[in-house]
Amino acid sequence: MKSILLPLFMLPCLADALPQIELQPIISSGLSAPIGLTHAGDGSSRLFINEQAGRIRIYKSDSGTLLTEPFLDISDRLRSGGETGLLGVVFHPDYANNGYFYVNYSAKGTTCNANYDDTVVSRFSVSTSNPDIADPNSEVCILTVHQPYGNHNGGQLAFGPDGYLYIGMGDGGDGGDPHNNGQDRSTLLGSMLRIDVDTGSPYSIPASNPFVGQTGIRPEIWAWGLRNPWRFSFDRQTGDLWIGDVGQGAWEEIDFQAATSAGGENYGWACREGKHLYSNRTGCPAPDMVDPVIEYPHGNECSVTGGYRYRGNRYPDLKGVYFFGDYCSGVIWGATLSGGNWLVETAYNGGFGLTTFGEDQNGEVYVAYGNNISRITSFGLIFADSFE
Ligand SMILES: [Ca+2]
Ligand SMILES: [Ca+2]
Repeated sequence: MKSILLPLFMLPCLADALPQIELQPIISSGLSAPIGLTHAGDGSSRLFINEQAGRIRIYKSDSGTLLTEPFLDISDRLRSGGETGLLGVVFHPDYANNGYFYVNYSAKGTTCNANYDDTVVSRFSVSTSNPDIADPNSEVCILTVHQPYGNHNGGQLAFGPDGYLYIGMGDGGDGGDPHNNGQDRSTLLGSMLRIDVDTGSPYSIPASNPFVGQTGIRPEIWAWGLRNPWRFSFDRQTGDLWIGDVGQGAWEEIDFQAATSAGGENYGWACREGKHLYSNRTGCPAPDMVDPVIEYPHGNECSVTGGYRYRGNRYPDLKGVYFFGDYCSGVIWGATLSGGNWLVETAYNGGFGLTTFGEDQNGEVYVAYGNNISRITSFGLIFADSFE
């Protein structure tokens, strides 16, 4: 590994160094291109894994069983491949009572007034007869965003501690943001969106969104200047927002937004890539751009995968560590706060194709490499699944 802004490596004393981790294999067969993992927040032990081609699969942690029949299969209405597919799944905070969950997919052009390649965010419902089966005919269209190119679709969905739905949108694609979508707030591309799916039809704009009432700016925008936020998460303890934003050709970055933020941050793309000047185009440099808290250069690495701050109970020595990784090198890093800076250390030298991290209901963190799902554990402390 090349050295990349890993200050702890340079310190003579590693007393506070990141604890060693080990990956415990959880699912080693039966999945096809898993690119997301979440839970329903309903007290069950189930993990919900979205496969790129359009299926949501259920893994029952208590019995160690991957169900053969998908929870949902919408491969009929989406396109898949490259950076397209079923990109995100999230369950409503009150899923146990209302049975709602939300998906983000690349349209084939047959649903939700979408054209081919467009981003569709829609709601589905669990079936009334079987908690492990959703109703494929229950789709309610929430938001359709035109996509000029097949890449940079973002795709993550998450409910914030405020109960609003956050949607990570990439800059639309191609390379170098040719339409300047990252710095153009009249488009939803290149932004983090925040909408209220509990009021309005199909949604409403939270009154506290930062650009409400401003001419020429879409009120859904919570933060902007993003290139391709491939996985973001809320710290379940603090409510802070962590965004992995994929770089162009030189720098990968992690953006941080404190829970106390009122929104409106400009994360810089395509004026800046990481902390570095990318473009002198009109409007650059924009005032008050927010630099990432972590960046690393390309080399063996090429594409960041944002992760989670560990808040589980199984591994007390991992508490508070922010885990993230790189798709190309497969390396997992852990970031810890020290003296006001996020210090990054290599936690695991993995294989190729680190597509996503995920979190279960208890705050345990998982990672997908290729078709395999593993749990992040403290070194030498692997528990059986029946631990739950
Ligand atoms: Ca796109
Ligand atoms: Ca940036």
